[in-house]
Amino acid sequence: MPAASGWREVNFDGLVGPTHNYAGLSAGNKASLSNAKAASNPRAAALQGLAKMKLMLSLGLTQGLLPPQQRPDPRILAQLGLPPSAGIDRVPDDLRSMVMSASAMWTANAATVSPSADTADSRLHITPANLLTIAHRSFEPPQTTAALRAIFGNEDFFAVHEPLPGHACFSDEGAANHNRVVGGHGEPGTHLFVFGRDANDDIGGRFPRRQANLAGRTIADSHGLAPDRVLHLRQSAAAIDAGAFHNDVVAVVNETVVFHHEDAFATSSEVLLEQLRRHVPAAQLVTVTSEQVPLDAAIGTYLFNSQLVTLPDGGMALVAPDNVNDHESTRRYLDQLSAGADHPISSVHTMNLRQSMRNGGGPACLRLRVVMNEQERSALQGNVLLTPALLAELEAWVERHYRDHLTPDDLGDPLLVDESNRALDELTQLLQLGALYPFQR
Ligand code: SUG
Repeated sequence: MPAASGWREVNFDGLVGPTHNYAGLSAGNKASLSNAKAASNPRAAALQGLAKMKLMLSLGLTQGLLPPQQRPDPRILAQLGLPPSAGIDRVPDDLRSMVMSASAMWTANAATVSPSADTADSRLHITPANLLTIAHRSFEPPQTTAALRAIFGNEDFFAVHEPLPGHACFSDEGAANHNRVVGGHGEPGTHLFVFGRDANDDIGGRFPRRQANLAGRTIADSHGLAPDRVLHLRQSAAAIDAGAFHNDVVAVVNETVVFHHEDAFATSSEVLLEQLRRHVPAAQLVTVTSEQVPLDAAIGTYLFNSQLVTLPDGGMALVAPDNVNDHESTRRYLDQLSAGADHPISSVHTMNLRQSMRNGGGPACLRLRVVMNEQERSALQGNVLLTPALLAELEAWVERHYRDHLTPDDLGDPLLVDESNRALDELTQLLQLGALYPFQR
């Protein structure tokens, strides 16, 4: 086989679903709790997500997308003893907000991905996250697995595993707690699995520790990663208890650069850097101290939930939520960041993602990073790599089908279910994904 070439990171963004709403379902996620029961605007949310994807295209990057999920999922209703004939208006309020959630949009939680450059069988490995800590998110894995198998179905190149078993000791939130440090995307990388809880730890301090150490260890082994290229780091309890329910709220990695808050990890910066440099000599930390940006401001604005991407000219861009402008310390930090010469971050872009942010989902939550070579990109199935033409079709599709106002009461409207299914049916044709959804089978 010729040597693989054309390595690139492809971000697969979750397309926001038609039932996007604010139900306050996520303990430990301050934005989710503080916006509970507010009215949402699914149309604006989906268009804001598409605008971010458009920015990525304009930066010369390759952008993919993952479809929203059918809500409610009839198999979940059946598990809850609710036959489809009962109708969404008959589902009790508390269950209804769970089964109608559009939370699959945060694809950083869809799966953990290991590029083929790092795996024993030279295939790209994907493990869908079981998301079992928070009830509404635990409904996502079956449809996530189906979507990933529809897109990454070519087993010569890709292995889509089963989610880990449904026990708390394997609780797994996917790529939001996983990073890869590497000289360049296509070189062998060092994997950072971050966990909140070890086997004998309690599930909660002040807030739930969603990621179990055993999850990362099991995934690293099943993907065939070289043991000396894997680090398992504990999240700092201070960060979780301040509201960093996933590590990607306080740290983001791109190639050699780890951009993080000093309170992100329980491991000290010196030890972390020493471990990373064993295999990636150019690894560098861009550490933000509490004095520069207090942890609360970092979590409140989602400074570190930015996307850090390598541009075609080799520089790096930080794509941040425009909430960073709401706080003096983050605004000041970013003003001086692009001026600094001691790291490759050469530009900062801010995006209005406030619809998603009110649920605690920033730019980095909305995307799943998949490093692929050219052959792998051509082996993808479906029309899921964004072009300007597809983007325009998707914008028109959102305008046609999405409501611009959704309250908790509206979630019980049977018409919303019909409208959503009609929209998804049309989407599978646009994305050429076949009969993906339960209602299509
Ligand atoms: O799991 N919010 C999501 C946000 C996920 C953000 N992802 C990353 N950090 N990678 C969660 O807490 C809120 C839903 C509601 O309250 O309606 C929610 O599910």
